[in-house]
Amino acid sequence: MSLLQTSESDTFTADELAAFDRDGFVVARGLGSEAFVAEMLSVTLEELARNDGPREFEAELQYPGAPSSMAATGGDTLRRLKQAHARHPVFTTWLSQPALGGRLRQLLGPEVVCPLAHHNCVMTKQPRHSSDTGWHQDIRYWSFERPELVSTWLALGPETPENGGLHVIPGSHRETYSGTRFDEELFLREDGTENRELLNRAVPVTLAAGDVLFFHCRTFHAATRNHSEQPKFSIVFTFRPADNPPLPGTRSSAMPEILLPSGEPSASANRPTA
Ligand SMILES: O=C(O)CCC(=O)C(=O)O
Repeated sequence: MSLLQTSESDTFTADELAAFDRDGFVVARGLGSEAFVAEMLSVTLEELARNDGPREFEAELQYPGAPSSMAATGGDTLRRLKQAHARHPVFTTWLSQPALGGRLRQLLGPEVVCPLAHHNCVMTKQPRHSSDTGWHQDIRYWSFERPELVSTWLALGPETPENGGLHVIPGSHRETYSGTRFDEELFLREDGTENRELLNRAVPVTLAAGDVLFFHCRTFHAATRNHSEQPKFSIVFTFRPADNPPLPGTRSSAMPEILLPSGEPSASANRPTA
């Protein structure tokens, strides 16, 4: 079965583009078909069971709510399956979806590159021992010529405030922030009054399986721990325009990158069949 989807429209509407420009995020509903999401979930569960490859555990990050150590109860609670792209071809298929590439080209220009150094993961929030991620911009630890990247967050199941779904701050990608607004890990400070107005603007992002959140690398986002009894899984990649390369010698340039299919019919497909 080919999982590559074709859709009547592989692009955002003018209203959706305006929303992304204004808010720094937009949700495309149902981009992943039911069959495709089921395949990705099945691969994800196999990868979890395989218990191998690069992974990140809640106890390693020590965000609020995380187990205190790998030896503590729930210490083996997973947060991310890293290097998703290298784990299974289904992730290449996802990156090849016209519905994804078409939209990314609208946001980033004709040549879209996927750096494998960042995101490139299955993000999970497990019940009971997951943690709260504070307000942050993804670009804070990334090094590119310009802060111009867009990430895609594909939900493999429902995402709500109850199960640790994301919250975002509309318009936050357009503003500049003084250093006093951040703690030492570059999360927004939530004490004091300096960030109050900003934080009051936060909205939840509610997703169904197959929905994709597109968000700018400067858009503030946060999530709580998973208060439900079901694990939550999302597939997350980031993308840049071809003319916004990673800075040499940084973590951002330490992994290969993928040039997304152009979206143009190939030369052979155009050739007359005689
Ligand atoms: O699911 C979460 O806790 C948010 C994760 C996140 O925003 C990130 O890793 O950049």
